[in-house]
Amino acid sequence: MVFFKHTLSAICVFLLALVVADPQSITHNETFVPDAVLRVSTSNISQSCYPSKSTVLVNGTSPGPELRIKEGITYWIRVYNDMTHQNLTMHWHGLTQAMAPFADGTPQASQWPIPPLHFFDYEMLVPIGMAGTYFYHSHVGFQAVSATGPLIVEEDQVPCAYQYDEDKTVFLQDVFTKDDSTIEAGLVASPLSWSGETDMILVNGKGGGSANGTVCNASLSSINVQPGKTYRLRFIGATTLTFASLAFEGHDLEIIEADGHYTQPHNTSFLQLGTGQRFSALLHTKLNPEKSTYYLQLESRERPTLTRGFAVLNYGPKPSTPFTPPSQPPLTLPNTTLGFLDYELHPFSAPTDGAFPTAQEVTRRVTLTVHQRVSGQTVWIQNQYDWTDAFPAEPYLVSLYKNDSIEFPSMQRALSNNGIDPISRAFPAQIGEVLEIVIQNTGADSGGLDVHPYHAHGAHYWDLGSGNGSYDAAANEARIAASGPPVQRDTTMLYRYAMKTTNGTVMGWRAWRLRVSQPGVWMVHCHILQHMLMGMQTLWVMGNKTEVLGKVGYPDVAGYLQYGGSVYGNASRWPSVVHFTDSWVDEQ
Ligand SMILES: *[C@@H]1O[C@H](CO)[C@@H](O)[C@H](O)[C@H]1NC(C)=O
Ligand SMILES: *[C@@H]1O[C@H](CO)[C@@H](O)[C@H](O)[C@H]1NC(C)=O
Ligand SMILES: *[C@@H]1O[C@H](CO)[C@@H](O)[C@H](O)[C@H]1NC(C)=O
Ligand SMILES: *[C@@H]1O[C@H](CO)[C@@H](O)[C@H](O)[C@H]1NC(C)=O
Ligand SMILES: *[C@@H]1O[C@H](CO)[C@@H](O)[C@H](O)[C@H]1NC(C)=O
Ligand SMILES: *[C@@H]1O[C@H](CO)[C@@H](O)[C@H](O)[C@H]1NC(C)=O
Ligand SMILES: *[C@@H]1O[C@H](CO)[C@@H](O)[C@H](O)[C@H]1NC(C)=O
Ligand SMILES: *[C@@H]1O[C@H](CO)[C@@H](O)[C@H](O)[C@H]1NC(C)=O
Ligand SMILES: *[C@@H]1O[C@H](CO)[C@@H](O)[C@H](O)[C@H]1NC(C)=O
Ligand SMILES: *[C@@H]1O[C@H](CO)[C@@H](O)[C@H](O)[C@H]1NC(C)=O
Ligand SMILES: *[C@@H]1O[C@H](CO)[C@@H](O)[C@H](O)[C@H]1NC(C)=O
Ligand SMILES: *[C@@H]1O[C@H](CO)[C@@H](O)[C@H](O)[C@H]1NC(C)=O
Ligand SMILES: [Cu+2]
Repeated sequence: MVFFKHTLSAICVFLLALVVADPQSITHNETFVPDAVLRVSTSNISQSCYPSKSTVLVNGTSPGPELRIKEGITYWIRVYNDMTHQNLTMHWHGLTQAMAPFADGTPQASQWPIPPLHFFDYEMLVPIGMAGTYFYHSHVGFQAVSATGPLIVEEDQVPCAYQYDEDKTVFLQDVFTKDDSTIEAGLVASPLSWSGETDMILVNGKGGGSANGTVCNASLSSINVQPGKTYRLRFIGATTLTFASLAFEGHDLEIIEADGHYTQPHNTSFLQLGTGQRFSALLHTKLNPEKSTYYLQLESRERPTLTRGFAVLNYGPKPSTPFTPPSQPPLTLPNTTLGFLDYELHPFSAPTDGAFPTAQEVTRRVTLTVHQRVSGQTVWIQNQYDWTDAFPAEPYLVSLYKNDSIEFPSMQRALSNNGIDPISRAFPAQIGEVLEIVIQNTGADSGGLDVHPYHAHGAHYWDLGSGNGSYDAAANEARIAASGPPVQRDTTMLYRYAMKTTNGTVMGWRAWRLRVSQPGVWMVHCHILQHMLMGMQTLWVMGNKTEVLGKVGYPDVAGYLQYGGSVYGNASRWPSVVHFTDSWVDEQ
């Protein structure tokens, strides 16, 4: 669904802000009209070649409807949990959400989940300059495998950096034969019972091809184009596991955006898209196509079996019968994955002075040493700690407000423990610090290595690149100086540089740099859902107690502090919520 508000609303927000200095709870009764509504339910459906099973859907489909919003304007999106036996949240993947602390959709960090048969009004305001390609997904259990959909942020006043005739979304998802509850139970079982490999890669909800050599002859999505035009294709990596390599027959791509930031144009014959990543690329269609259909071929990388899917770039009329996969794959996609686009993508506009912090400005480096531990239950740990759905007992931000089960993270304790406070299990950071976060791959207990798309909530990071071994700050700075400024991202890959090494051997890093400016409680985690459920998540508390909790006084947030509290509406009660962006706009 597309919905637009007039620029006037932005002005209204500003005027209102002058009046409402101290936001109070506002009841969203029948006079309140949300900007969009999403209804989440379960249904037995069949995807691709696979038998029907219980699946979490948004507005009855997977992916759910596309949302289009504009930067610089406050939106309220009402999310109904129509399920009778499952909790729900909605996360707005890539949006920073710094101005609406309870609206990030993380059940372990920012909010209690929406109870069955309740709804929650999510507030969002995308800062000017962050128009781009995003998506939404549940952050509960394995629901995001299907409970997800595109979220496109458009420019309000400034023109788009690039010109094109039309934009189209290419939304990638995985299908598994097992249902969500079986997968979840298996991942926390001792010993581990794996989810199985991806049975098919879907494009816009459809897909066929082959999985581990078994043919799946299901109908394909069609991307309909006309000759001699320029299309902006918005690729969204909403897979749960698949690190996809993909290319079109006979057409190159010109990358123009990565994770919500315009880049200088970069031509490529193929793309790699990890879980959680997004790219926009211009596709220039042929003036005189030799045939009416060309395949888009997608393959999983860095997994023990190969899953191959297809979609169709269609110049012709809408076919009378659906397109099906080719009998032979038309393309040979590159097998290597290492360092894709690192040091090659640059911001569309050179960063303004001071925006990209220099190496000299870095005040602290935190290394996240990731490791797979097998001792009964198989878990992924970072600096010796895992973070599974079983921890913490209540959302972290709620605990900080209530000052009950979790102590505010201590910087002093963290500084002597590799950046993590062992008591509160958080990574604290101070406003004004310039952090380097280095994610360091190591051999598992078994010696195995894996690939991880690391995703950050709360802010986008300057992506400093990746390499084998361990991070060498001076060498990397020289490389950046020679190649030009990096882009800001919210999800980038930690690679593996061998299939196997020995237990604990340090092999492969990724580095980010950030000037800490927005107080809040933010997750940083691997975006592979299986790995998340196996503990591969961290929590960061940016800012001190006053900065994190002081924005709104305690009485106003009381409704957020209990499961099913007054901020959650249901059939007999309207929700009472704080309008956070009013005070946020006021402060700017
Ligand atoms: C989702 O469905 C509801 C009704 O069930 C509808 O009101 C709403 O507009 C739909 N949302 C979108 C984004 O299309
Ligand atoms: C509905 O909410 C508005 C705004 O909070 C308020 O002004 C109005 O009185 C409420 N209406 C009812 C019927 O409660
Ligand atoms: C969905 O399928 C399960 C078995 O897989 C079955 O128990 C259940 O009744 C089905 N639900 C509906 C609404 O058909
Ligand atoms: C929903 O969340 C609440 C609060 O965390 C928890 O007590 C409850 O067990 C959850 N329900 C389900 C079905 O997971
Ligand atoms: C893939 O296929 C091979 C050969 O048929 C089989 O041995 C293997 O178990 C399959 N792997 C998976 C994960 O299904
Ligand atoms: C990318 O390819 C297009 C043709 O498809 C060409 O016009 C353009 O100049 C190329 N851009 C760069 C940066 O090489
Ligand atoms: C591609 O790389 C994988 C390791 O990630 C390896 O197992 C496989 O044999 C390679 N395939 C080819 C065709 O080189
Ligand atoms: C897939 O099925 C269609 C009919 O639905 C058939 O025409 C086509 O030959 C099949 N393709 C393969 C690779 O089996
Ligand atoms: C929070 O709790 C600790 C002890 O658990 C207490 O020392 C401290 O004063 C409390 N802070 C506030 C603001 O209530
Ligand atoms: C791997 O190394 C860690 C740290 O030295 C050690 O605690 C663990 O027992 C080792 N695992 C195995 C399987 O040897
Ligand atoms: C990474 O470094 C290790 C140790 O030096 C080496 O064994 C491995 O081959 C390297 N991998 C790549 C892809 O260069
Ligand atoms: C938090 O930092 C601000 C500004 O840096 C300072 O004014 C305030 O006293 C600090 N609060 C606490 C609890 O340390
Ligand atoms: Cu991972």
